[in-house]
Amino acid sequence: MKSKVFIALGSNIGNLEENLNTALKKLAEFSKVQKVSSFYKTKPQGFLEQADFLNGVCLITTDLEPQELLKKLKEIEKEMGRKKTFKDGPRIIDLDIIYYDNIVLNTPTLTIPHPRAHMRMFVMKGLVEIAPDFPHPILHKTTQEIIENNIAK
Ligand code: PH2
Ligand code: MG
Ligand code: MG
Repeated sequence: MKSKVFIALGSNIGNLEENLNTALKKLAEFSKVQKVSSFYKTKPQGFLEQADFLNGVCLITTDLEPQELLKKLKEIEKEMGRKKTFKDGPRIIDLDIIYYDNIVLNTPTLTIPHPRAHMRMFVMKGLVEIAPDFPHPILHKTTQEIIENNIAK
């Protein structure tokens, strides 16, 4: 059985739309991209003194285990020229695992579900388009409910 994984995409350096599309193409080289949300412009959160982001969310199905998938995502980020800067700083591409089926995983390198995704409207906005009824594996709230309960800002 293949796993269902929701991935958040974000970019605020260079040609933002092209960056998200390039990342999707690279994801499709090793997984099946089942759904893609619209791309939407968002104000930076966390570190505010930087350019607006273009964000989106996709659903892939894959045979890769979470850690193997994380490695692939890091490879894509590197191939696309991402440089290490600082927490929440500007980036060409950011690919974050939001949900991986309904698993809960806590390791030093990977936490699933993404520990901040439910608090971030720039993630929930895309997720609600493609998965309004998917339950958060810890909160047991759907994307729709997370938004209605004003958990995401
Ligand atoms: N990513 C961050 C921090 N802040 N803000 C927006 N609008 N979009 C992002 O993708 C984003 C952010 C850390 O990954
Ligand atoms: Mg991120
Ligand atoms: Mg990241």
